[in-house]
Amino acid sequence: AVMPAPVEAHRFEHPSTFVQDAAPATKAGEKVDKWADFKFEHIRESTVSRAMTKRYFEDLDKYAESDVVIIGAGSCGLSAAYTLAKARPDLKIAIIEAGVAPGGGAWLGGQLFSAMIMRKPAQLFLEEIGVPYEEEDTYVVVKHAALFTSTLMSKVLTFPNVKLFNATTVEDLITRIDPATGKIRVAGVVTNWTLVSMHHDDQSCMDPNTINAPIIISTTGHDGPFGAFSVKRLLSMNAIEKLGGMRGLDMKLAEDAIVKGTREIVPGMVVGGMELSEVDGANRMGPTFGAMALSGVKAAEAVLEVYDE
Ligand code: AHZ
Repeated sequence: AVMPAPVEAHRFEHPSTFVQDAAPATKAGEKVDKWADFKFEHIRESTVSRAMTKRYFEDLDKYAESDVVIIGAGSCGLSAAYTLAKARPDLKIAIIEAGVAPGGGAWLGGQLFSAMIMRKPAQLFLEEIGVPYEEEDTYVVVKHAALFTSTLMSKVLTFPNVKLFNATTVEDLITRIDPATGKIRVAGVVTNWTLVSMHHDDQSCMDPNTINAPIIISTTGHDGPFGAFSVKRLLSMNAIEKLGGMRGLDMKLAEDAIVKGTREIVPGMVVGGMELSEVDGANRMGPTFGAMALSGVKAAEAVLEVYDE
């Protein structure tokens, strides 16, 4: 696939690149209005509509059978997507994000502060994606959490084998009974536009859409209005026995536990990030993000094991 060429900043300094006709001749010393003849190319409104809808519906068609679905585009889901998409450009990876804006809880470092803290050795992931950091003793600092999230997101979205369906909620899981074990395996996701999902109470029968995939990575975050979706659903259908419930904050315990615990919790579903704390009864870590990045890497590795076999 052809990667788009980066836009060179200096191109914007020369309006002649944009303006069709040369700027009018002027007397010496007179200021030239370089934008006087500026004009965009012609377009018809229907062309814009078709350019968007054609691609979206082609993507819905293409990703109806995905190789991997990632639920949630927070720091963990995006780290998983990056690792997978880079390792296996042949896999079709669909990311389903309920929010209009992907990124989850990683636009700020903590409270409303900008700096993002990652404990070592998570700086290796920052190096991998090219995010600069300030080095401290046992940890590193990215000057703004949004720099991490936007850089990671731009890399993920540039991979030709990734499609982000944002403003789209996973409302349910597709499951199958494994004939060998009699147990449930996850075989895909049931989706709806988030704005539709929010109105099941006052509009009837707005049936969803589906995506089949042999393996899912769920990273929907800790419990809340949207969070911990997949594991709560697995509990309600008796595919797991209980939820441990996220425990109080302990940075030291929490980060190791989340990374180490990242795994396939039922066949066909890997759980990572803070969603996992609800399964395992792990602590929260609060404003340190190394575990989210490395849990994403480990979740991707669990999927790679399946595909590299
Ligand atoms: O919108 C959610 C968010 O962007 C999305 N999501 C949740 N349920 C979904 C569903 N369908 C589609 N049913 C859904 N998308 O999942 C994303 C989760 O991102 P996050 O940043 O909340 O989770 P994370 O595990 O990647 O990172 C958590 C970081 C921490 S730690 C912590 C603490 O210790 O208090 N708090 C946060 C936010």
